[in-house]
Amino acid sequence: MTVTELLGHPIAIGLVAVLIASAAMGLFSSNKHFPVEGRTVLITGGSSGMGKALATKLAQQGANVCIVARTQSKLDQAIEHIKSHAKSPTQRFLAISADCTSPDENMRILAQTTSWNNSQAPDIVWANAGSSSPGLFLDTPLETHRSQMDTNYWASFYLAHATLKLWLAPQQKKEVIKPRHFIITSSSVAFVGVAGYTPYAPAKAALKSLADSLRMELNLYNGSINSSKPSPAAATNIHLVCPGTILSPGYEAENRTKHPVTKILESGDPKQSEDEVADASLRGLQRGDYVITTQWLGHAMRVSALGGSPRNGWGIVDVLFGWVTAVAWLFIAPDMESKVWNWGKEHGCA
Ligand SMILES: NC(=O)c1ccc[n+]([C@@H]2O[C@H](COP(=O)([O-])OP(=O)(O)OC[C@H]3O[C@@H](n4cnc5c(N)ncnc54)[C@H](OP(=O)(O)O)[C@@H]3O)[C@@H](O)[C@H]2O)c1
Ligand SMILES: *[C@@H]1O[C@H](CO)[C@@H](O)[C@H](O)[C@H]1NC(C)=O
Ligand SMILES: *[C@@H]1O[C@H](CO)[C@@H](O)[C@H](O)[C@H]1NC(C)=O
Ligand SMILES: *[C@@H]1O[C@H](CO)[C@@H](O)[C@H](O)[C@H]1NC(C)=O
Ligand SMILES: CC(=O)N[C@H]1CO[C@H](CO)[C@@H](O)[C@@H]1O
Repeated sequence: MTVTELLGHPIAIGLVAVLIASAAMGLFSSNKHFPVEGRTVLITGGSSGMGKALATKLAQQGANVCIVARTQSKLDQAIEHIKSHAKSPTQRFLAISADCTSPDENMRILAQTTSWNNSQAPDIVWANAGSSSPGLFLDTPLETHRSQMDTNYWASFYLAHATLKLWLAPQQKKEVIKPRHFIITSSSVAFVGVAGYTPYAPAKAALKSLADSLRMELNLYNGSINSSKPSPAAATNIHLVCPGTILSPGYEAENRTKHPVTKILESGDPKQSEDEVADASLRGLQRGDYVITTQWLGHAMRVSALGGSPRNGWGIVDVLFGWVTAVAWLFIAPDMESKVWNWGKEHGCA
């Protein structure tokens, strides 16, 4: 039995509830939570995979878009593709080559985007760059463990720091600016530990912890907005997007070094195209969700690991669905453990 099959039975009821609730929310939601038309979006990792799909969809919806990645040739190709999907000829597009693992480079990216945007900070910033080098804990060189943390945790952390420093500075001039959004791409491995992901999963889990703490801290700045005290120009939101498997160039690359036991553990997981993940992420933002998962297994993993994280929507669906997954986990966890045990029994540890 695969994880998918096991999870399928006990959570069927919860799943139906979630589908009904999502449909109901979809019926009533206009896009008041995430309007992008005429606004400026900065997205790292925008030259490939999910980031490129997102940038393209944001262009279709009328946003000005700036993408960031290291490789110039990929940036050139991507920006042409993104441009060709613009809604109107007045939209503007920019590509910046930078290594997001450097704090100074994150400050430069933001300064460059702001000056390009007529000295106004971009309203939506998406820390999406990341890459996975899966492998067993002991087989993976220490440098790789460390560089995975740089790419997947520190790159997003530095961008959050540079962006919030800019956004949350007290402003003299009080203009009405729509709420700003800082978005981080994490992963569903932030919710459940999986053998073979020790280089990558801790960085993605750390991003969830960062977002949880930051989200609460932002209440201080949001609370100051309509007070007579110094305050930033606009309310600030934070979101954590946690996709599962995306059939992207990044996935093809990680598949080449992934341990066979990790492949067995993942074999039943749903796989999504870059476009499906981008659409699901944008729908979550439009609903005003905080932690956003992109398919049913991700939804189940999210509610099984809520801890103190804010619940989405009215909260009650997350709580009920969470109870169902708590029971399902009695079966799923031993199943996953035994798959790893059996691999060792069959192949030894060499
Ligand atoms: N693929 C999956 O199955 C999966 C699942 C869950 C979560 N995610 C996460 O989703 C995000 C997107 O993944 P993806 O697979 O769609 O993308 P991808 O095809 O692997 O593309 C990664 C993008 O990030 C850029 N990038 C990587 N390292 C960078 C650095 N140090 N500085 C600046 N840019 C950098 C790459 O360009 P350059 O190489 O030119 O810099 C590229 O534009 C990542 O955060 C990933 O961890 C992926
Ligand atoms: C501040 O007050 C204005 C006008 O009453 C309101 O529209 C806006 O939502 C308030 N902003 C915040 C962050 O409370
Ligand atoms: C910040 O304030 C806005 C407006 O009141 C609110 O919609 C938003 O949820 C707040 N963000 C956070 C992270 O609390
Ligand atoms: C991943 O690797 C396996 C072999 O281990 C192969 O069968 C599969 O097609 C690969 N998938 C992708 C998307 O590259
Ligand atoms: C010149 C330019 O692109 N200005 C944009 C800068 O960003 C703000 C907020 O996103 C937009 O309203 C401006 O149109």
